[in-house]
Amino acid sequence: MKHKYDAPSAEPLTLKDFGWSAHFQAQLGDDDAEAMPLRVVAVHRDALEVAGPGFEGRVAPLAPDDDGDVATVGDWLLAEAATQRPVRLLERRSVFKRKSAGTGRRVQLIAANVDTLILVTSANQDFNPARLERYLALAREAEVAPLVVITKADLAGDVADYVSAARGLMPGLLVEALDARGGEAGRVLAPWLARGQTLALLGSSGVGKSTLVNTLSGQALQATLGIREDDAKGRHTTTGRSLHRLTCGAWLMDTPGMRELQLIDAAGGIDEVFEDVTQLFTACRFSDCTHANEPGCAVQAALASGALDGERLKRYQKLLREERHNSESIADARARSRKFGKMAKGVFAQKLKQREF
Ligand SMILES: Nc1nc2c(ncn2[C@@H]2O[C@H](COP(=O)(O)OP(=O)(O)OP(=O)(O)O)[C@@H](O)[C@H]2O)c(=O)[nH]1
Ligand SMILES: [Mg+2]
Ligand SMILES: [Zn+2]
Repeated sequence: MKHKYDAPSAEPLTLKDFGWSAHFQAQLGDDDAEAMPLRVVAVHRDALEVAGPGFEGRVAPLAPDDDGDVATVGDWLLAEAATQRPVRLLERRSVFKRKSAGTGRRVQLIAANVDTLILVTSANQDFNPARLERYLALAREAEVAPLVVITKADLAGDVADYVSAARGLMPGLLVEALDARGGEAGRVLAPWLARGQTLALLGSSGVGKSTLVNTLSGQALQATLGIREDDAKGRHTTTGRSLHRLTCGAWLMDTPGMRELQLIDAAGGIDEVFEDVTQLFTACRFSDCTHANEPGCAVQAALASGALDGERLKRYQKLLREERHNSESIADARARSRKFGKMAKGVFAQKLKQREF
């Protein structure tokens, strides 16, 4: 049988081609000898779209595990070989999550088992240091290497300014500028697109994520649509997440443009992104320095000398405050739902008793 992901007349794909590694292999026990590993390439309301050596198609979703976790795009599942019925979700190598948009106190999984997070922004009004820093913290919290791709370089006269502004957002950050519609995108991104690698595209609507998928795959896989002229905002063309195999053998995930990225449990990631700031703290005279007006404060000294940008410091403090608030409210909600779960169990037990007597 021929599969979508097999190149014509090429060898059939192996697990490694789908992104399998020792991390997943180590989770297989003796009972799993017959099991079939499958990768989730899209999540639908009532089915998971999966692919692996020898099978691709839709399977029933897995029931949520004890933590309420469900499969997300990029996940690895073990399925019964004969029926392809998923039986177990494998522990992830990396996962991106955020607080659900709106007022809900829920966690939303964005993607799993990603090697490189491509933060896509455009050389226009979309470019926003505070937003990029959030995405970077998301990547570093998941221990995933980030890459900033600035699209629409062809439309901007001052693209070098965007590149240098982006480079300042995290020590050692890699940044590329390109025309997402053009053939050079493949050449520029080639170092990240090795066989079996998984990359996810995240960014606002209209920055060219789907355009990149199409350019890099050489096919019109994803719909794209022009942006609003007045404010450069996109029209939320892509509505679901999906993982695509490129002919070079890398996997590229397209995602819907994000309106908002509220971080949770990401304090470590934030500190890594702002390492230039947090490093200063160790040089303050007092270990409990608030960096406001104490003598011997290294932060105040760096601000005075111009070594530290006041705006970056403010963004760091704001992001940390916000992350703390989100994480606490999610933790509260979890505790409440556990308490409710216990109470419901208690009531249930009571009812059983009443019936018995
Ligand atoms: N000139 C130019 N146009 C681009 C570039 N990248 C994307 N576009 C155009 O920008 C528009 C939006 O691109 P999409 O690929 O649909 O954007 P998206 O990020 O997928 O947007 P959502 O699916 O809404 O999140 C389309 O008209 C693209 O042709 C680029 O590098 N240069
Ligand atoms: Mg899109
Ligand atoms: Zn200080």
